[in-house]
Amino acid sequence: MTYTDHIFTEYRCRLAELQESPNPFAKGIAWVGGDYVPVAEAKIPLLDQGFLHSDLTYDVPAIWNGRFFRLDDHLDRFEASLKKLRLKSPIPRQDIRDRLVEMAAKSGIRDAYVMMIVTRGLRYVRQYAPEDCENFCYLMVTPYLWVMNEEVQKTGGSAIIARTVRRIPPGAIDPTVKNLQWGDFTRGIFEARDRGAMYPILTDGDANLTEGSGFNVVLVKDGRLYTPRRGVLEGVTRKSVLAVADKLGIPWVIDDIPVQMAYDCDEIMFVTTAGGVMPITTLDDRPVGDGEVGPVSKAIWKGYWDAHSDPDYSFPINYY
Ligand code: PDG
Repeated sequence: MTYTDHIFTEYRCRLAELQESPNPFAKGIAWVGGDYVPVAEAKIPLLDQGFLHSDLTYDVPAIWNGRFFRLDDHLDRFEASLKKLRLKSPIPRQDIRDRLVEMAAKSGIRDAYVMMIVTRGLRYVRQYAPEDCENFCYLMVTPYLWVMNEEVQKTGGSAIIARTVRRIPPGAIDPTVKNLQWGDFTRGIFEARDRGAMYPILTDGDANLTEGSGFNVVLVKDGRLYTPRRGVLEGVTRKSVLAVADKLGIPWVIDDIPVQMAYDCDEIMFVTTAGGVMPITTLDDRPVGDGEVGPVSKAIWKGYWDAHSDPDYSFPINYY
């Protein structure tokens, strides 16, 4: 029995049931060009600037045990991102919301990774006038995705502080706009692999931490949480984690966090919608704290997953 069992045992039963399902959408459903299709058959047009110039924004909420988790927080961030990029969804917010719920119900997927994407739309690469494009919207609901698999969560993952690449500066690409310009992260992932680790943390180039390839970073030191202020996506999971910390009476700080603190801290968590709270027990080949998943990480992990059934944060989907 480990600290993760009370959540994972039931999840595995639901997953086994889903994998037996004859529903053509059980492996994922997409909404593209006005039609619903199995996600493996969904296609984007080659001339979409989302593909040619990565000119898009997206967001990812999750469904857990048949309940949408913090969907409105994700829609709020999505709308803010659209505005910053001068994009406009061809369907209004309420339609996106209703459609995602409908897609979940149609698919029967009870634990889902959900994606909404708005791209600049069609324009040949040499005639690029972003203001003239009619923007596109793509939606999908797929089985839940783990950035850190369940087995690794029990004992904690390994990470590096990337040396060969830094996080792209906020003055170049605004990281608060959820984007798919993953060049810096991809380089970081390769460096992590080369150094025998699972995940990279990128710095801001001035010896402060930013974030990693698809997650925010939270350190625990002397009973307090620390997470970087600048150069990061303002994660919904991080927000949930800080709310759990409030409940548990654990103080937290959002500020510039020097890289050195990652080496001196007691516990490290990576946090994302695609995997929740992921403990890191090895950093740059050295143990974090005593090298075990720590008590604060375990308490936050439990509080985070328990929040998924809290009506203040989630609502049920009516499956057919
Ligand atoms: N920072 C970055 C760069 C992210 O991409 C994500 C989410 C987060 C932080 C955490 O944000 P939130 O707590 O709101 O989910 N990234 C996941 C994983 C992407 C992947 O492919 O690994 C996502 O976009 O789904």
